[in-house]
Amino acid sequence: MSTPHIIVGTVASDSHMWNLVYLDLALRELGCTTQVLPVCTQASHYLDAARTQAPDLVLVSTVNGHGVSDAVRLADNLRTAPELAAVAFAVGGKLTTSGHLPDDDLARLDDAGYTFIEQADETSDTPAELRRIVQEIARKNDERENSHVRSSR
Ligand code: B12
Repeated sequence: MSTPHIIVGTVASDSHMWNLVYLDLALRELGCTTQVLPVCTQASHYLDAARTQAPDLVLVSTVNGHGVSDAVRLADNLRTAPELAAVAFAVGGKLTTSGHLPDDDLARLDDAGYTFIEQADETSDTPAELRRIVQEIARKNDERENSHVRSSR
């Protein structure tokens, strides 16, 4: 199975750092390669990284409670970039201040282009959620590679 390369960052308003450290370690334990962007991540940080690294996944983590609006704005800025047009996006963390993610916020994130949306709460199993995301990305990569092999025969 191929090992995904993942760009990990947060949103412009968020200065929390340990969530990014945690995700970096957990994803590397799952066999991924990672690039962690600075806190208060700007869209330009993601674009600069994507231009040089061809990621399989952009993972946005935010815990300050303003994640929904910030992540939607971020995706709006990134989705038009050719380097990221075919790349999957994930968002997770403490996305709201209420502790849960209302359906309309879930729909906004889905519409913005996030394939994986994980609201953290006391019942969350972050390692299991990350494993599921990584397996899904690796499966898609393998499918794409196999179809290239078939079509080049
Ligand atoms: C340390 C801390 C700070 C430090 C940050 C220092 C630093 N450089 O990192 C300081 C003091 C600067 C800070 C500031 C603020 N903070 Co603060 N902070 C915390 C605190 C105590 C711990 C965060 C932490 O490090 N956790 C350890 C990491 C490993 O865990 P985590 O962040 O929860 O991430 C886990 C999950 O969320 C999940 N996860 C995260 N992302 C993703 C993504 C995916 C895809 C998946 C699957 C999972 C996942 O994985 C991790 C492991 O399970 C939390 C309270 C708490 N106990 O969580 C508040 C907390 C996050 N802060 C909060 C707030 C409100 C603020 C401030 C707005 C306060 C203020 N009024 O100024 C500012 C915001 C600053 C900003 N611009 O972002 C709130 C957020 C409210 C919310 N979301 O409902 C919290 C929850 C406190 C609270 N209960 O109110 N904070």
